[in-house]
Order: sequence, then structure tokens, then C-alpha cells
Amino acid sequence: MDISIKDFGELSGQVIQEYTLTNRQGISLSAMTYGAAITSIRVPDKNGLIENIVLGYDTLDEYVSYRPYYGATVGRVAGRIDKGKFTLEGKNYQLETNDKTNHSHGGINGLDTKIWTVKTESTENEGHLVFTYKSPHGENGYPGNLTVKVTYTLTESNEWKINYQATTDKTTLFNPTNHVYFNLSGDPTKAINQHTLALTSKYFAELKEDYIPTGTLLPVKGTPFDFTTADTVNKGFESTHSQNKLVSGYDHPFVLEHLADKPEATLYDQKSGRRVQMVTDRDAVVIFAVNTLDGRHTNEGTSEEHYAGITLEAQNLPNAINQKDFGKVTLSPDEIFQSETTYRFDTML
Ligand code: G6D
Repeated sequence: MDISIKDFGELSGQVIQEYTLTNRQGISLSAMTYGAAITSIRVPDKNGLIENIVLGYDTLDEYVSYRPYYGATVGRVAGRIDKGKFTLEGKNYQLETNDKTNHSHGGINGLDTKIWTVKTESTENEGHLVFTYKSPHGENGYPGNLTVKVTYTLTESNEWKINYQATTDKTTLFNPTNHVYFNLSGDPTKAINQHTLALTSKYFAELKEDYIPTGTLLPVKGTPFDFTTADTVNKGFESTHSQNKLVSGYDHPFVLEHLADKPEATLYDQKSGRRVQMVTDRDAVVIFAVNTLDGRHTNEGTSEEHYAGITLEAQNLPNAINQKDFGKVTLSPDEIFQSETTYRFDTML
């Protein structure tokens, strides 16, 4: 496994570095110390042409100023928290409301805006980028000194593994995700409308006008949210279903059925033949299809458009701290948070 490093700009007087792992098939994964963010993943199409399949920017300044969370490690809590409020061990907390009246993606200075330290490790068949960040007690309003370790592994079996580990000295909240946007065509100016998606999900979380889940899990059956059989994501872009119209496509958490015989999510682009399969130990996946990009962003010199990419954000359900039955997002001092999500790349004719 080849490992290379290059400078990727400077922030607050610190050099931001980009690390690239390249396996023997020529597949590569790059990530930078700003936000422990994936900056590119290069995989072959059905003809062997290796291209970048994730949205990103050419410069650090664009990541910092535009901040659509391209490839970013999002936390302490991914997604929204209703009015930024929660109660923990009898204490009421008020986080900053950085998304209209709600708290989103860990706040204005979430983990995606932090400079992480990194070390590299490699074995015969795996390369690892081990990112660490220590979030002090009270950072963005969250209790507890939280130490987070995110390990990106690229394997010779063309898998990208994300392993999260975290500990805290006071009970806090932790529900991270990676916000990578896939565009399997290899060209961010080509919309992903015709990408097909398959999910094991039988339910998705209904959203209110402010995108906070209502608490109701709606059955996907008979709706444009049904991906139990692979289908084009375009159906949600053209749908008149109130939930699709609310967000102009998809911006929804889907509850995952962990089945023994299939991955939780499969994304496929018939034209390039590229496929990514996701397996995860998390309860849900948020599918967000970049419904609002206005072409002002650039990616390797080209501008990205509407529906330029789609996320597969493995996580527990948003606003879970305020919604019973939405799963666990607390972390106490006597626990070690541990989670793993794997994305496997291949091609199909
Ligand atoms: C918008 O509502 C969406 C989020 O789901 C997404 O994560 C963010 O843009 C990048 O706020």
C-alpha cells in the first residue's frame, strides 16, 4: 500500500496535509487533516478508467468557506437536534442553533471544522489513516472532554473502512458520520439522477417543515422511498410525495434492516458500471441528494450542479436524544464508543 502526503493549504497558522493511500489495483483514497475529510476516492469504471467518484474542492479555502461537508467527519452529533435542546442526567443543555431554530451537525464549529492529528500505518493488505481529535468539555456546548479516533482503512479488496472510537470523562452525546457525496460517473457536472439505489430499509423517518423528524417512521412500501428493490434516485426528484417535495428530493434518515445476505445500501451507475456497497453497524443511513447546489462550487476545475452527488451517511437517527425509540446517542465515561462502516467498490457490466 503506497502512502503519500502533500500540503493542502494553511489554516490558523497550521499547514493542512492531505494523505493518499493507493492500493495495488491503483485505487486510491485521499483525506485531509481539516475535518478528517475525504478529498477524493479514485476507482476504475467498467473499462478500467480510474476517476474520482466523490465531490470535493480544489482548494482548502473552498472547503472552509462553502462548507457543504464534502467528505467530512461530522459530529459530535450528526443531523439536527430540535431547538438545540436536550436533557442529560437531569441537566438541561442549550446548544447553538446554527440551522434556523435547530442545532445541526455538531454546530458552527463542529468536528468537520477542526484540525485533526494523523498517523499512518500499513500492512501487506491494508493502509490506515488514523485521525485523532480531542474535543474539550463545553466545546460547541457539549459536556465532557471527548477524545475521538477515526481510522480510514483502504484494503487490497477495494474497501474503504471507517472505524470510530471515542471516550469521554463526562456523559455526553456522540453520533458521528462521514458526509461523503458519491457521484459514480466520475464527472461532478453529471447529475446522479440515473444512479440506482438499493436499501434494506422498510421505514424512513418523516420530517417536519424544519427537517426535524416527527418521530413517526413511515413504511417505504408504495412510496418513492422504497428502495428494497434497486431503483433510480430520480424517482424522488420527480415525485409529488409531500416528503420528497419538502426537501426537493431526498434528505431523509432510513432505518436499516441488518440482513445477513445483502449490504445495507448499494449505489450503482449503469453508464460507468461503478458500484459501491455499504455495510454498517449503525441503525440508519441518511440519504441526501444535494438538492440545492447552484453550480458555484468547483471540483477539479469543473462546476457541480443540482443533484451532483448523493450521501450514504451511516449514523443513528437524528434528534435521537429527544425522541424515544430513536436509539442511543449518549456516551458515558465507563464506555468506549466503537462503530464501523465499510464501503466496498467494484464494477458491474
Ligand atoms: C442541508 O438538510 C441538509 C443536510 O441534511 C445536509 O447534511 C447539509 O445540507 C449538508 O442542511
